[in-house]
This record gives sequence, structure tokens and C-alpha cells, in this order.
Amino acid sequence: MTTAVAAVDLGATSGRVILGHVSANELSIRPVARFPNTPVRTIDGLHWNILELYRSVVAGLGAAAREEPAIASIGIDSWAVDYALLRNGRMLGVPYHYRDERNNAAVEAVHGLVTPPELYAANGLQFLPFNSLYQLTADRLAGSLDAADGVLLVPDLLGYWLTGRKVAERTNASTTGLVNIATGEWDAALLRRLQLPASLFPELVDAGTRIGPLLDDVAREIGIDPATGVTAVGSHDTASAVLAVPAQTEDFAYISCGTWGLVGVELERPELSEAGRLANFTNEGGVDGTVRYLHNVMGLWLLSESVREWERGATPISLPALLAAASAVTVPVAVFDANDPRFLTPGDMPARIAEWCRENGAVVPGSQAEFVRSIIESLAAAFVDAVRTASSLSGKRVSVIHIVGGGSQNELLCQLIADRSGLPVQAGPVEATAIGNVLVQARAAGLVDGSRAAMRALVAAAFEVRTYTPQAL
Ligand code: ADP
Ligand code: LRH
Repeated sequence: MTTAVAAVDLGATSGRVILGHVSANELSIRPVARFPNTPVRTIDGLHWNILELYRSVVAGLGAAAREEPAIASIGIDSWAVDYALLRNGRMLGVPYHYRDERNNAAVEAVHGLVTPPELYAANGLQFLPFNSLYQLTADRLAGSLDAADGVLLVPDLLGYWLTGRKVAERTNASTTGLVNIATGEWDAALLRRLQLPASLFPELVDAGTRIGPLLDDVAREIGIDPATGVTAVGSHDTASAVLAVPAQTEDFAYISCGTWGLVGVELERPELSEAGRLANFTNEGGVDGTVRYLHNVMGLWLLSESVREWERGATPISLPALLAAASAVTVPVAVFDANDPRFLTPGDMPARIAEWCRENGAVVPGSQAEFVRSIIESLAAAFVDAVRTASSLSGKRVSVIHIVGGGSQNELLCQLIADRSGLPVQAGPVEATAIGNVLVQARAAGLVDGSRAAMRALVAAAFEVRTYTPQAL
């Protein structure tokens, strides 16, 4: 029997296809394809290049099949909230990027129909202006829903194109704001109040469900046995990442750190207090019915968007060199509010940071190195604040902070989190999301023991995790 599965993991900045090998005491991953995920701005806004992503996924699966002809299954995860509209199975238009600015009017329209406290009681979600319910309302107001008879979130859309079967995987569906926090089903009453047709939304399935075999044409294009199935994984990337946190204790907080910093704790039941709502903490669906009680911190988007600005018309910047220069900065730098909404949309991030500093009486960073230092200090402060708030709101003790994802390679960031929190920080694995994707498939294929603790022990044994010990500030 094969022990191989293929994980497709699409982040907001890049995507990869990874081969995972799993047995009771072995877990290894091998990246077989990496590709950029570059959004496209047109006259009608900011979009994902979804066809290019699909082409890259199919090509990447082809590379996986050449290395490992017998793959037990394929799983797909991506960033949350974004979707395609469909009619008779055909995609209508090009999916919007959640950083598109069309949601502002929709937020007001939604809150005119259902107040924020009512929304929180129904869906348990933090307010993010791009939660799918606002985007769908923007579509409704633009008349775009009139022609639609279906909605699929990005991983479900790609799964549909691979298999012909339309479903909504629950962890990602929870980020729409339209799944009821108590029942785990589409919230019919909320949909009615928001004037969104319930018929748009497909059957909800749990991570681990087999979606179906590949379509014959697709299997031929990939070069793989058409019986190879697509399995629903924690298709919200953050759900997969949290599953693969190599925690050896119950008392952990996590930071899933890439484009975003998703900071929180894992709970067995939702935490729906008014204090949590006001602190903008979310109850997103985790694998196995767990709750990801977390807050979205702006994340390394602040850094990547600054680098994009500095590289405009100039030579490319080396990230390791920039981070080394930031580590060497000795002057005190501004700690700005990384959660400020002005940082959400694409644009000149250093200018926005400088603007924040001027408005708040802080010293504007004087060089690229100082800007980067200021960004990393500010992220560390926001992360530690979110860990403390998650712990106090949920009552969950935290004795260690795990950081996973691309940001776990940022040594300065990891050390500053340890220093500011006074807690040990365990960094890695970088590819936690793909690993969580692999693990759910491996469990569904019977390759690995079912408990989350057993899966996390496997991750801890298989991947290097670096410990940062708090130093006095
Ligand atoms: P996403 O899944 O959101 O696309 P990733 O988890 O891939 O994000 O993380 C991407 C981030 O990781 C980059 O924005 C960058 O800041 C950070 N990163 C990548 N490589 C390195 C590195 N060698 N050292 C430090 N940070 C890195
Ligand atoms: C991280 C992420 C996050 C969402 C955002 C849209 O990639 O999925 O959890 O809030 O993208």
C-alpha cells in the first residue's frame, strides 16, 4: 500500500504542491512544485489569478505523480473567505481578492440588516471587512448574484474542477460568517436576513471526507490513475497549520505566521463573550470540531508590501540581508499599531507607517533597516498582546508559544516574541500548513493514528523545532 499523499497549499503570496509520506512512525514531506500567487488589478478591482493557480496546481500534481505514481489522495487548502460564483457549474467572473476595496459599502449594508452583536452570536467571528458575508453582500448590491446559482470557496472550487463534485469544507466555510456557530450548518435565518439565497451554498463536509475520484480528463492531464481521490482537508490554511503545531502540552498558544499572523489558542467549545467580541476574537472551525479562538494580526504583509514598494524601479532586495540589518539596529524604533486598518489594502506601506508615527507622536524610522525593525517590533508586540488576550478571555493557561509558517524563520521576530512574552517560543515547522493537510489525508487513508495529540507528536519528532528563550528586555 502507498504511504504517499499530495498536498496543495495555496498561500496569499505563493503556492506549493508537496508530497507527504506518512506511516505510524514516519512523517516526511518533499516539495515538488512552488509557484507565485500574484493578484491582478483590473478596472473592476483586485482579483486572484485563479486560472493560473489551477494551471500551476495541475502541473504541480503532474510533478508529484512523476515522482510517486501511486498517491493515496490529494488535498487542497488555501487562504480563507474568497470564492467564485457559478451558474450551471460554470464560473461567473473572476474571484475577488479579499484586499479589494469593494466591501466598505457592504459592511454598512450588512450592519443595517443585522447588528454586529447579532452577527457574533450567530457566527462567532471577529469582524473583518472581507468576511465572505460582506463580499457576497457587495455582489448582491452590484447585481452579480442575480445570475448565480452557486458559490464555492477557493479550495472547494479547485476540488470541483478536479472531481466535478461541489462541496463546502467546514473549516473554511466557517470563515464565511454564514455557518451557525452552534449547529455547524449554514445559518438559514441569517441568510434570510442578509437576503442571500440559501440555494447558493453547497453541502457542508468535514475534513477527512472523500470528495471523489478525479475526472478522467483531469487525471489524464496530470498523468495519474483516475481512481486517485480528492480528500477534504482542513481546507482553511490556518486550520491545517494549527493541526500541525508540534505541541507537546495542552498549554500552548500558536502564531501561524505568514502573510497574516493568526494568533490564538485551540478550544473544544466556542467562547462567545461580549469581551471577546469587543477584542475582535474569532471562533473559526478547526479540524475535528475544535475551535480556533484567534485574532488576525496584520502579519508579514507589512514587510512584504514594504519590500515591494522599495523594489519599485530599483534592484531586488535580499530578505536575509534586510533582516540582518534590522537586527543590527540599536536606536529605539516606533512600536506602531500593527492592527490599524490603514495597513490592510495594497499600497505604500512605509509611507503609511510614517503617517501613523507622525499622527501618534512617534519617531519616523530613518532607514529601510529601521522600518523593518519597527515592523518586527510592532508585530511581536501585537502577537504577544493577542496571546495574552486569548488566554485571559478563554481561561486557557499558556506556557509555551508555537510559531509556524514562513515567519518562523524570522529569528529576530521569534526572539522578540519570547522577550516580550517571557515565555519560550518554539519555532517551526515552516510548512506546517502543508503538513496538516498531509496528516488529515493520511488519517483518512488509515496511515496514521487518529488523535490530534498523536499527530502533533509525529510532527514534533519529524521536524526541527527551534527554541527561543526569553531574555531580559
Ligand atoms: P503565506 O502562506 O501566507 O503565503 P508563508 O507561510 O509562505 O506565507 O510565509 C511567507 C513569509 O515568510 C514571507 O512574507 C517572509 O516574511 C517570511 N520568510 C520567508 N522566507 C524567510 C527567510 N528565509 N527568513 C525569514 N523570513 C522568511
Ligand atoms: C491566512 C488566512 C487567514 C484569513 C486570511 C484571509 O492565509 O487564511 O486565516 O483570515 O487568510
